[in-house]
Amino acid sequence: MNVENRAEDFVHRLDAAAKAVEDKLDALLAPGPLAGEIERPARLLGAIRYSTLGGGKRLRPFLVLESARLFGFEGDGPLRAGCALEMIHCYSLVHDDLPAMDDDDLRRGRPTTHKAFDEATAILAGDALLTHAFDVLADSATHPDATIRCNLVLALARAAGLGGMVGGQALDLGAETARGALSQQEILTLQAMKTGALLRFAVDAGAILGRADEARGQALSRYGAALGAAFQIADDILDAEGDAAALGKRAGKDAERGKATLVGLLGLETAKARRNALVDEAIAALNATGLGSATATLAEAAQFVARRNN
Ligand code: GRG
Repeated sequence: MNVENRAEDFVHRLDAAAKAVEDKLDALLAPGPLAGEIERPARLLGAIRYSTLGGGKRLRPFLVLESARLFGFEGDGPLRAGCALEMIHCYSLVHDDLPAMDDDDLRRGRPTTHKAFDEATAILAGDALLTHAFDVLADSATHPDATIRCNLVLALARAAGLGGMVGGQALDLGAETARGALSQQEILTLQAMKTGALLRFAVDAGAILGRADEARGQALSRYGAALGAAFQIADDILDAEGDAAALGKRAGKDAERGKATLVGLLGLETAKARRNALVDEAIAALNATGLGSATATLAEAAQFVARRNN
């Protein structure tokens, strides 16, 4: 396949995954209560569905599907794991947009959840999505082997919680009010936690589901970490350069709020060079899996992350 065909094939696969994720999320967030639940309140469910359905690139679930596929594991299990991860991602966006955090009015080209509903409902929608993600992973429909399900739950808890995304968000908020600027290492740590941890979990989940051997699992994890770092720099570059219409959210916020970013610290050109080097690093990690051309879609995903415009 030439470069153009590869990019086209990637977009086709991402679209197909996004459609499957949309349908599965729709089913997982249906009004009917599950065994053990009492009822699903209509307004809360409305806010959850508003913040979860009908938008987003679905990159994280796509990475779960593609990495599980590397190990011959396809179907409902990876789709459910991808949806669980997307629920965590959507909850983080809803909470991040709240007045107490980034205070944003626009997300995915629409009013943020607290604007479309109200703050308390947005907080609860995020809480319910966070909890429901673990329900989805723990359900035997995700994998028949309870040890695999337990490993998924543990890995997601570590990626999303205190020492992962939530911790990264806390460091980010702290940096806004800190007296001195953050060092490059501090920014890298913050970004690896806030954004990188969920992206890395995406490929770790595929390896867990597909029972990858340790060396391949570790190589894939290195790919996920490099991809996550490239993703965050690309996000910072988009914020500095991007246009709000394409982004579906306001641009230029980082500089305004004094956010700790590599673009702010190193300048745009150095940040772009670093982003490109991270894409190379991600692809080198894929090559280290020894899985050859089977990893071509994941290599394309790394390129996509760097060249995206939203
Ligand atoms: C509130 C606990 C808590 C955490 C928030 C993820 C996050 C942490 C905040 C979001 C702020 C932000 C814009 C971070 C940069 C990276 C990022 C997560 C961008 C949005 O992800 P995309 O581009 O979004 O994958 P879509 O809409 O395509 O799903």
